[in-house]
Amino acid sequence: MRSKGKKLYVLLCAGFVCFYFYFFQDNLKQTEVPNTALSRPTIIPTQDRMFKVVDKQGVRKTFKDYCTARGKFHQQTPLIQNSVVNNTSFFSVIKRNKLALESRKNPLDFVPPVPEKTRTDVVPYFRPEILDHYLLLPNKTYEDRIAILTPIRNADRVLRNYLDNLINLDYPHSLISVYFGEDGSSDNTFTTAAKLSKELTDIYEFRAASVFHFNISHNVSVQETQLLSRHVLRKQLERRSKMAKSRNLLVNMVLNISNPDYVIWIDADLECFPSDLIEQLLFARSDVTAPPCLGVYGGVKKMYDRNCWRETPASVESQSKLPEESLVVEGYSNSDRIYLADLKAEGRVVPLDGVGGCVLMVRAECHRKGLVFPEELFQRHIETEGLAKLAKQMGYSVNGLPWLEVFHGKT
Ligand SMILES: Nc1nc2c(ncn2[C@@H]2O[C@H](COP(=O)(O)OP(=O)(O)O)[C@@H](O)[C@H]2O)c(=O)[nH]1
Ligand SMILES: [Mg+2]
Repeated sequence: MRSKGKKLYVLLCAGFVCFYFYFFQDNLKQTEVPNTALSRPTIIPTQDRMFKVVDKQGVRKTFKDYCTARGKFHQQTPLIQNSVVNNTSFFSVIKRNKLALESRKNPLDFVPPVPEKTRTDVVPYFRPEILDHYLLLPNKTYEDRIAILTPIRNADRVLRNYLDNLINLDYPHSLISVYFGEDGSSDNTFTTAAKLSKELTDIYEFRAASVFHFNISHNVSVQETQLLSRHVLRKQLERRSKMAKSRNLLVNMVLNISNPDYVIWIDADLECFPSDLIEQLLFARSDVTAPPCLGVYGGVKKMYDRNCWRETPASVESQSKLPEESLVVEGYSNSDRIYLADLKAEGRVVPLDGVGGCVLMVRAECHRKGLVFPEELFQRHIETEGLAKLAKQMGYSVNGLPWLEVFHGKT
């Protein structure tokens, strides 16, 4: 009896060991990236700030400094186009999650394959050589005129940080105009934005900067815009329709008074974005371009904006069963789609079907020819996701840059 129990115990242990090795071994390894031996600093997640970095001399820097240091490397390397789709069974999701969590201490030296659909929102850290490989920029002179457009509502408390990020941009300030579109605020958003606009032109030599006020009636209260409850599903049609209206008013106004080649939409409440943001976006040579927007929670990088996605056969199939007049908003239940941050194994520029507005570049010509943010349903979508659907319908290219990460502030 006793020896039977022992045998059973040994068998169970052996089973567990086999199980562990079968499911948790590092067999996600698919896309090797050559070591380009460049000197990108190591990122160390911390609890207090977004995260800190240690450069080769061991100097601690804030993430912003790190962002600023980026883009100084001007060596062109070939891209790896290698999409490997694996299944998204329960165990492969656990494995993927585990790998991403562990990458905080051991940044990955390989690129996990693209999953069949996105099942986990944890985003891995990568070794500097890999980031360099996918983010190097050509050494060239830029001439494109850029208009940065930012809708703001009760954004007073985040505007100073936003200004700091704008000042950090490497792109020639003389080619950048900045326009804010404010409505529905109950704080000093308008006055602060006006003051900062003046700073941008007078001190930091931006081409132009100003703020417009629009009269838009709001059903979602200003208090609610600052709470997580703004994301409640039943409020999304109203909330995002008003956002679309604000964006459309702003871009119409700007195209009348200035003549940009590209407009770049940036939300004011981003914590930080890299200093080579504009050069990276231009690299895509696409009509509509977006990077993934992430957040860092206790050192763990997670997807924040779930609006940059690609349809899959399963997501198309499930939507085809919905009534025409239903609104599809991403991020509220399993949609069977693949999010941009999960498309890294495909390379530097990847096709998308939906985009978010945290950072979004649109060729100005597309807006001039009628590309808008749908204020009502367009193919069951609205606002930025609706814009992507409309852009594709109009024959424009819609792409994402999975390696270019921007970070949302704490909500
Ligand atoms: N003009 C305008 N801006 C808005 C409105 N709601 C939000 N914003 C701004 O739009 C950007 C994104 O809004 P936010 O609520 O942070 O969106 P979320 O991050 O997707 O929850 C921020 O710069 C906000 O200040 C609005 O109703 N009108
Ligand atoms: Mg936000």
